[in-house]
Amino acid sequence: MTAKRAAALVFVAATAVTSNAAAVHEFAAAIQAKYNLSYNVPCRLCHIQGTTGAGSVQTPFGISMLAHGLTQDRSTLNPALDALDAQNVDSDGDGVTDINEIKEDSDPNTPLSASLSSGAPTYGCATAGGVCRRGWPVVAAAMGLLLAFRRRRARRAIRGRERRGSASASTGSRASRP
Ligand SMILES: [Ca+2]
Repeated sequence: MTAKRAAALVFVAATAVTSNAAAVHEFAAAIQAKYNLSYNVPCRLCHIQGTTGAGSVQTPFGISMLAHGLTQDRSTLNPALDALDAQNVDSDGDGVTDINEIKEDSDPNTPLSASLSSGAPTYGCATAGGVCRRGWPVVAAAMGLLLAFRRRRARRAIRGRERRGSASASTGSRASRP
């Protein structure tokens, strides 16, 4: 892999993560607008630990949304929400439907009393607050890979110079033998 190709890979990964995060913010804002909510819908409503990215829609509510037709296509959001509402889906089994919990600023992912807008998630191991993490761990990992690749290339270049140096030295010593 050339340095140019590695840099292109990092750029593509970062672009994908950024566009995914933008899409997620659009979904969260759409939910807020649909129910005229006074709070910002956090990414952790659907994304495990509030970290967006492929395969991160794993909360009970997120899984219910996927089961009712939600995809990355924005046009599937309202039909999925309407389906949950019509079927009185209660993802955490606490007796209050998901949609009513969202309307009441209650987390539909836990039967415990937790605010969706400000409460810490009671699942997963980290809090995301009301901010999407935008998959920065992925970008950081990609940057780390690029740096590791550059270091490896630099080490190879040094080893190559050393080999060439020792080869010419041994050729020189052979040539000097009688
Ligand atoms: Ca519930």
